Formats: sequence, C-alpha cells, structure tokens
Amino acid sequence: MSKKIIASFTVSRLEILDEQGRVDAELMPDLTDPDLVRLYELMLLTRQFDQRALHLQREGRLGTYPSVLGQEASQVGSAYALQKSDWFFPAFRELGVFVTLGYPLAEIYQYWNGDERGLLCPEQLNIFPICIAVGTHIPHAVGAAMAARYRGDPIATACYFGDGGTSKGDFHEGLNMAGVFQAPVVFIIQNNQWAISISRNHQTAAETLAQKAIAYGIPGIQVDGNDVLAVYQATREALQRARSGGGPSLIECDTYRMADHTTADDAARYRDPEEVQRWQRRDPLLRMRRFLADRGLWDDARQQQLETEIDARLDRAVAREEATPPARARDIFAYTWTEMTPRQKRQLQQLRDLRELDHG
Ligand SMILES: Cc1ncc(C[n+]2csc(CCOP(=O)(O)OP(=O)(O)O)c2C)c(N)n1
Repeated sequence: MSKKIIASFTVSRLEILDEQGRVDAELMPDLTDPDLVRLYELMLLTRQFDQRALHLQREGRLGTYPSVLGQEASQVGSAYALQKSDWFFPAFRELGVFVTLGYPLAEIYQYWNGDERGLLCPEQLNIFPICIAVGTHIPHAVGAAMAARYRGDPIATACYFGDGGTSKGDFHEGLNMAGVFQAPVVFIIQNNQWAISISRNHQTAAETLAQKAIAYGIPGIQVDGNDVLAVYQATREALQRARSGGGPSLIECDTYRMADHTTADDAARYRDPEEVQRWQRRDPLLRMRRFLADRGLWDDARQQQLETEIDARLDRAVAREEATPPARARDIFAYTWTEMTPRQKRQLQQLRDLRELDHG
C-alpha cells in the first residue's frame, strides 16, 4: 500500500504591459508600430461605441444594453489574433470582438435595439449569432471545431463567455468533449469578476478559472485581461496550436466589468464603489496610451482627432440604424421552419385579424 503524488500542476499568468505603460521586452509580441496603434484605436472605438449605446438607451432609442466598459483589452486583444477563416462564437458582452472583426456598427446598434436583422452576419465574417442563454453556445463551438477537424480545414473556433458561464453544465461538457477529441477550439473566459450580482468568489471555490482546463487535459492560462498585449499573445499561441492540430486551450482573461451588468441593473446595490475605483486605475486604455506615448506613437492631438473621427462615425451608424424601416411583425413566423406548423398558421391569422382591427 502507498500514498504518493501521481500528478501535480501549475497555473501560469501572463502580464506584459503594466499600469504605468511599461512593457516586458522579452515577452513583447511580434507586432509592428501600426499594429500597436491599431489595437489602441480599436479599444477607443469600442469604448466610444459603448458610451453612445448607454446614452441612446437612456434616451429610449436602444433596448437593454450590456456595457463592455473595462473589458476592451480582453476583447480587442483576443480578436486581433483571429484570422479571417476562424470562427467566433459570442456571448452577449463581446462588442470589442465585433468591432475588431469589422462588423458593421449600425447593425450592432440595430441588434441591441431589438431588431434581429442586426445579426445577419456579412458573408465575409464567420460569426455565430449572439448567445443570450448563458453558456449554451459552448458545445456549439466545440461541435463546429470538430467539424472543421473532420473536414481538414486549418481553422480554429474562438468561444467567449463570462465567469458565470463556467458554472454551467455546457462549459464542462464542452471542455470535456474538446479535450477528448482534440477539437481546435479556444475557450476565452471574460472573467469580469461578476455574474450580475454573484461575485467571482461565490461562482467557484477554485483559485483560478484557468485551472479548470487541467481537469479536461487541455492547456489553460490566466492573463492580465486589462493588458491588450498579453491577451493578444496568449490568444495567438492558443489559436496557432489549434489550427496546427494541437487541440483546444482555455484562456482566463482577468478583467473587470466597470459598468452595471446591463442598463436594467444597478450594481451599486451589491458592489463596493471602492472596488470599482481600484479597477479604474487598471484601465486598459490608459496603460496602452501611456505605452504608445512613451514610444512617440501617440499624443493629445492624435487622441483629440481620433475621438472626433469616431464620434462622426458613430453619428453615421446611428443615423443609418434609425433610418432602417422596422421589421414586419409577420417575420416572427418566417425563417424557423420550412413549413409553418398548424399552430403557427393560426397565430399568424390572429395577427392579421388584429392588424385589421387596428386599421378599422
Ligand atoms: C441559461 C441562463 N440562465 C440565466 C440567465 C440570466 N443571466 C443573464 S446574464 C447572467 C450572468 C452572466 O454572467 P457571466 O457569465 O459572468 O457573464 P457577464 O454578464 O459577467 O459578462 C445571467 C445569470 C441567462 N441569460 N441564461
């Protein structure tokens, strides 16, 4: 009889760019100066889009909206590593990925204004529909990755979800399946510390979310999610591994949701304001701006000019969205089945009768 250690594990955390804007030169990803500027520009576009969405919602011009304030580096950094042929499986708080992949801005507003036509993904983009039901897209992403593998397509799927998503059965089933079948999928956890009012410590007793990969035999890493360079580097490595037959990976982006859960929430009721202030000092945009300024790639004039350009672009996107004629009510019955069920036919007739009453 004996008792001995038969396995032991470690969990790594990657940090490249600190709060003062200093970088670890040895860990720096292979990015050109224009790439570095582009990463910052995309984060600023995401932030301004987000702020505009909040204003529009308050004016009654947008539906319930989930802000991404504070998560720009996690989203832009990871998305910047994706190739055109890869697939993106979003949850509902992935604005920065949509922006980075070049999704039309008007359509993003359209979707959050309650018009599903905003999800009609342009042909050249490989984006699965936004998933509001927490975690249910995780098995879909694994399935798509397995399909790519069977077909011999050298692509990866990137599946995004929050810390709350890691408590769902779908997460565990997805990771297990991906590990066993070596599916080319990268799981990207947006650990923003809160799942509505459930804090990270109440979500799991595990020390990190990254270590959840270990149980499924796949590599896992935690990255400073407010460090766009670290997120980019970790995602790039994981995607390359997936595309070249190396199987799945999990990345925990350690970040923070600085705003309310959605415009229907009031985080002040369950969250200490000091916690928010602490994370404001770790703002992902501030540190990248400091870094770029030190390298002579950014200054106040460029900042001012870009903010103005983005504002004008957002004006155009909102105008285009608001000029779009509303969807037809009968479209609720289209696109689901090849043929409507008897009940759907009855409901459609009821809708027509109601409309006649309205006009009578
Ligand atoms: C299956 C399911 N259960 C509950 C909800 C309600 N709900 C919406 S968001 C949310 C919390 C999600 O937290 P997390 O996964 O951490 O993502 P975050 O909102 O922090 O981005 C919950 C429980 C839902 N949308 N789907």
